[in-house]
Amino acid sequence: MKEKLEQIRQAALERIAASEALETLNEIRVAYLGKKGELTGVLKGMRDVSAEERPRVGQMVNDTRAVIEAKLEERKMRLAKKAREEKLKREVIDVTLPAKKNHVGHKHPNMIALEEVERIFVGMGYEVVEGPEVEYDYYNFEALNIPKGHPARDEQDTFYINDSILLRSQTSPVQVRTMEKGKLPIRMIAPGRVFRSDEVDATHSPSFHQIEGLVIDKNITFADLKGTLEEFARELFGADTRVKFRPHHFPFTEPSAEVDVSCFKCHGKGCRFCKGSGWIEILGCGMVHPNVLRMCDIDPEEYSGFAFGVGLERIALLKYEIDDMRLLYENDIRFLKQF
Ligand code: 2U9
Repeated sequence: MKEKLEQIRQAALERIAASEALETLNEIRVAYLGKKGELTGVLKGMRDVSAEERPRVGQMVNDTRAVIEAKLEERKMRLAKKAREEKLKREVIDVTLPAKKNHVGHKHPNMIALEEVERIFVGMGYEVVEGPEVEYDYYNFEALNIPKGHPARDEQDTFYINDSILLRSQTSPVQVRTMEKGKLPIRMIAPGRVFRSDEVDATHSPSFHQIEGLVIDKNITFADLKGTLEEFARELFGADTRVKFRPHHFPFTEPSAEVDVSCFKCHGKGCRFCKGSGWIEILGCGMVHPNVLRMCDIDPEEYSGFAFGVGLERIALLKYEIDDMRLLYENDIRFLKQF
């Protein structure tokens, strides 16, 4: 019996020492110590051992079991340690490797230009007001002295939703809504997206942005309009900028004008940028038409005002010397981060 136990012990310890995986250790445990295992088999054979020898043999079986269990545990710890070390070796991080570049976003040139324009007018005491992009025909046309059948309605090729609702073709409805509230005087700019059924090309898009301005007070004259826009042009394009007012026509202003600024590239000599003329057209403006004031319940005998409108994309293209408007709508970060 003693020899048999010695054999079992020897064989078990050899298999434990040779094992390379936790599963193998489990198999060994089952093979020797399990219900049908070899050592259990020896215990079952105790029936044939004499009564006086039984305690001694029993002790030997228990000792063998204890040795095998201890060795199993020891091997298990060693294998776990080895596995952990290999895992750490596999996962080692080379902190000297160059880091991956984190691409961050960038402000859109439209936004940079808008913030600049807002800064200039807020500095002159203007409020920034926003309004809905889906508008009533009334606010977009009627209240601006553009009745049904007026040629300006065809010119603008508006996106209609139904007979009386449309996508605004200008931000002027925001000023009409502000005037309707009846709180005077008014000094405001209305920036926002507008829509016109235009084909896409280097200078047109069916959706672009405008900034319109409106001042209503007693004794506002064309001189106020000229001084304000001259100051605006100088802040935006440089202190030596000159402005030129050319007579024009808009239904909502009378008199009306278009404003050119001296070319900030060649300072008026004429270059590729200003197409040789020395001047660049930047905005439209005029004194608010008495019909528009009356429709908003403002007495044109008591109050007068001026208004202007400028395309935000046009300012961004000019200021950052971008030659194709389509670049502003692609949102390619390689393009955007240049400004
Ligand atoms: C009210 C009364 C008058 C807004 C004005 C312009 C002249 C103008 C264009 C510039 C380029 C639009 O983006 S653009 O195509 N705008 O020339 N806009 S006066 O006049 C108003 C607005 C509101 C109540």
